[in-house]
Amino acid sequence: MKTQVAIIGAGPSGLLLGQLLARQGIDNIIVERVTGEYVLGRIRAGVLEQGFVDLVREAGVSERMDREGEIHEGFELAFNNRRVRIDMKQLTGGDTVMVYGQTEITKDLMEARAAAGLQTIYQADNVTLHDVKSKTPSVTYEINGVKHHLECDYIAGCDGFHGVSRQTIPQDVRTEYERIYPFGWLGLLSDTPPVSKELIYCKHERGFALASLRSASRSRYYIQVPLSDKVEDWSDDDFWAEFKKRLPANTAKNLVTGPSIEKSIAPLRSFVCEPMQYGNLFLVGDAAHIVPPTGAKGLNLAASDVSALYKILTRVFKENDKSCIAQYSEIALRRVWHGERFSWWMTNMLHNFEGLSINGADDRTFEKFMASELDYYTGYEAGRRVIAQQYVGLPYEELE
Ligand code: RFL
Ligand code: PHB
Repeated sequence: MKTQVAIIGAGPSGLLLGQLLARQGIDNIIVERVTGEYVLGRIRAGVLEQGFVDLVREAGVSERMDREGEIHEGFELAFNNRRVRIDMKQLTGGDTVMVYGQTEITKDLMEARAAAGLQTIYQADNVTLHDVKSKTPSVTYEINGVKHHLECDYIAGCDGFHGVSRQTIPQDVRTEYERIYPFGWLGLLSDTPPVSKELIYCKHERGFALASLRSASRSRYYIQVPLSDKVEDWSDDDFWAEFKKRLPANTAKNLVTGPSIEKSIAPLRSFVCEPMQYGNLFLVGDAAHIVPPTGAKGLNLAASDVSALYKILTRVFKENDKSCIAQYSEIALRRVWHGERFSWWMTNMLHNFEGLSINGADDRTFEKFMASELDYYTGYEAGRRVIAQQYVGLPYEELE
């Protein structure tokens, strides 16, 4: 088999890239390790930046998102029983975000891909990348024990943090930057009306909590938990009781509880692999970088990578200009580091680090620094503007 671009992974990065390339007449095949149902079972992001929304529109897959997605003009930060609203729209001169689940985007992209007759190979075992530095890279994989060979011009590694693409880049060529946080997020999804129309990020002495949502009838809530906790340790009732304690009192009284549809624990990590390109292999999204979810940046950084690579590959195939390939890593990484810094900063400011030493400061001193940081950034309009500008997302860079 032969294609122009082999895409590894049918998560949002791979599917969005595939759709955009196909709209430009660039042939691509996606190779995915698990089933489509399994991909759709992962409950993850919910907040989309304008740049992401625009890219989904450009891919021609925005019909349901534009109908069902909710535009959010602000969100809240709660601490010491105070609530401060970050009025994104006013502070940025008109920018907003959209609340529409990653699962829904993924589903829309999968359906559009099937309708366009584009090929996705699911349940591919032992996916291996070959000769990525040569002009004739290829991918091999097994289906039911039978080996297949896919020849291509370029490979997009969209296979997430645990994928094979990053590992294909020799260790002496890549530099990895990592910080692992000493806690995780326990998330619960339920068909209950959200406790607030807008997201509330809560700093509390018992630990961080986030009230998010998917729609007017579906809530997504999170609490900070010790890394040693297992999801089996938390009954729904335990979750609701703890979550309620961490909400501001006037919000907690409106909380509607119900059975969970999904419950899982995610570890928190900052991670970047440099460079993001090696020969004719490009890393995209979680394959190259991870952020803690506190800034809602993971999927959005994946989208800016997709945008940069899409523009580059379009120029390569349509204008036969290969010189722009070398720009990918630099363009993508500049925006990635902004998102990494913002997510790290929000995580530090809003979580409870009691009993944990961090950045060389003992936990009490660190807590004081962060409390002051939060007080300053919420107490002054200049501070709120800094938060708003990065939450809605920095602009995408154009190619030279
Ligand atoms: P994905 O989604 O991990 O998809 C990678 C795909 O590659 C497949 N794969 C392989 N395929 C072939 N061969 C192999 N060897 C393979 N190994 C893996 C996998 O099966 C999978 O289908 O990466 P992608 O596409 O780059 O997308 C990234 C996003 O999923 C991620 O950044 C976000 O979910 C992060 N995130 C959030 N991002 C936001 O922008 N806003 C949010 O509000 C937000 N909330 C979150 C989040 C992530 C969370 N968790 C659980 C980590 C909330 C949570 C709780
Ligand atoms: C979510 O709704 O899943 C969500 C929202 C905002 C975040 C993280 C997760 O910062």
